[in-house]
Amino acid sequence: MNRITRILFSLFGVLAAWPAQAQNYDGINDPATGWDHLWNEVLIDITVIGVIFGIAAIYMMIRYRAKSPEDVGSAKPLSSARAWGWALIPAAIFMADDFFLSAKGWTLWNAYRQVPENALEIKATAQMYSWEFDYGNGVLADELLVPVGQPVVLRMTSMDVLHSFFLTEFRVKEDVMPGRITYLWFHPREPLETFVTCVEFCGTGHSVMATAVKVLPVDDYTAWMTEAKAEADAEAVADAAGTES
Ligand SMILES: [Cu+2]
Repeated sequence: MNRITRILFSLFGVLAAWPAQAQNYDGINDPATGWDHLWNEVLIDITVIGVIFGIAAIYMMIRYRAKSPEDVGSAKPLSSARAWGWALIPAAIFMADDFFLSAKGWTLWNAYRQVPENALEIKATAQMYSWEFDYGNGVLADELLVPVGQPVVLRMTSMDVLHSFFLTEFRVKEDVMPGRITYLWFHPREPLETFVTCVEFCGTGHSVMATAVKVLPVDDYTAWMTEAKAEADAEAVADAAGTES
């Protein structure tokens, strides 16, 4: 093994050992930080590979350039074993790195597809150009409010065209389609205000679908929910009275 091959192997060895796994927080197997690791790893790997190939290309361009129009190449032809070796060994090294990254991606994907058992379930409906969140107890909201510390699963569908729910803060994204129910989950661990945006071009108002997402301390969430529920109940009573008369 020559020096360059040894350096390459140890470099990829270090990168491969860098964890890109779902992290366990309060017993929840959350892939969010793993996605960040994997993304950084991809960036580093393609930079390393790009620099190696760039340096090799520049070196050969200068070292083997024609010095006069009459120059004739003087390199000895490679034996076919060496030619195959030069083609396949570097390709195998870089492919091995690709497979490592894919395997880590699949591991994270598996965690992402497994909804934690205690998740708070909310239905999300997309339409041109807004989101509606149905808490299943009569409470409907046009912003997504959730309590700190509990995983949230969204069961999503669309009233009209294709949309896509992208919650960058929690590294989750999923298409939303009429006639189908798709899902995603995330684990809010501290109070924050962020937003969800639609990332499937759905019409002229696509860009106004950005909607607030608020992670509230549990007490604030309970207070909001109690009030929203009381309002929803009062409305239901008023509706029923209206229908009867
Ligand atoms: Cu949309």
